[in-house]
Amino acid sequence: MPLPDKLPAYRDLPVVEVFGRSYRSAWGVFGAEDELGTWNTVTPERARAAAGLVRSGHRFALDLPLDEPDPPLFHFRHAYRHVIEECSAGLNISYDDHLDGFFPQTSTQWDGLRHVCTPTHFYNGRPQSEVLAPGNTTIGVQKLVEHGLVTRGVLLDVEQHLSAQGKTIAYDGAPFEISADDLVQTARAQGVEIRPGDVLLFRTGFLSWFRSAPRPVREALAHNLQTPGLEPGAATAEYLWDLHIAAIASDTVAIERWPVDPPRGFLHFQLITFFGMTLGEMWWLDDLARDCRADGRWDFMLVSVPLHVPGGVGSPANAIAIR
Ligand code: UVW
Repeated sequence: MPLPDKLPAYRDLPVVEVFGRSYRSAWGVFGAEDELGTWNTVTPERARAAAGLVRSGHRFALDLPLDEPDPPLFHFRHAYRHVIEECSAGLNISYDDHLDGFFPQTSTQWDGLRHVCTPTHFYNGRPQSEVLAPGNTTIGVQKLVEHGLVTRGVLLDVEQHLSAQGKTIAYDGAPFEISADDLVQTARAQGVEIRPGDVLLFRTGFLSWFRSAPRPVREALAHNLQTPGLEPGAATAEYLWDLHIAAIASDTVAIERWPVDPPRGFLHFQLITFFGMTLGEMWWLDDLARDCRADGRWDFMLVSVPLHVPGGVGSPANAIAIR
């Protein structure tokens, strides 16, 4: 399905209700059979243009080591056990390994389009009964792999911008909310433009705080998860949709503030289920931010290769920024 010439504005998307809250639906915008959502905005031209952003050749791995965060931050996602086994035969002395109890969404990850649904439907109106049927792979992460996640990335260092204004992001305690206006102002201060087809990354400093916090602090947070993230609601949704970005990613746990504040809605519904936008969570952005700060250039080529799991719900990001 070729990208429509002009994507509708947020205000022109139909309103839908879930659990008494209103959301805007982009179902059908990329075609009735679409399984890629906003990744459709990455055209061959945009992928090629992203390669033109490479100048210094500096590369930045955006994934944490796979055994972090330590401890894992949701009680239903566990740390794997790394097992190394000898598989020698005759002259062949060799070892293999496997990850026992591996949860693809425990560490730096993409929430794919199977991650969140309404009580009845996933993205683009796919009934739960269809998507969850044994052997069904609709809207799985394999679709992202087949599409090829190569595009322009833009980093907004929200923590740097707010701290320059004397504001401090709280990493535990009451969840700190980042508004659409914070993103707009950060982009303006950095002098960077966000374009259709980009992956928008925003840095809060949460992961660097978490990684250097003493173990009892990390354990307490894992038991009572309260983390910074985007403000829920229509203003955030409108801003993100109208950018026509391919995806959003950050160094927070859930992109949006956690825990969710139910009366104000669940941004995951809006972004994943109704826009078809994958969410990158727990991305390691500090090294990249340092390099961007050094030369004042905040865009780069971004490449991510999720695990090729048919029907996968989420995946390690396996992401790299090349500058
Ligand atoms: C949940 O929605 C529970 O997790 P995530 O932060 O991965 O989206």
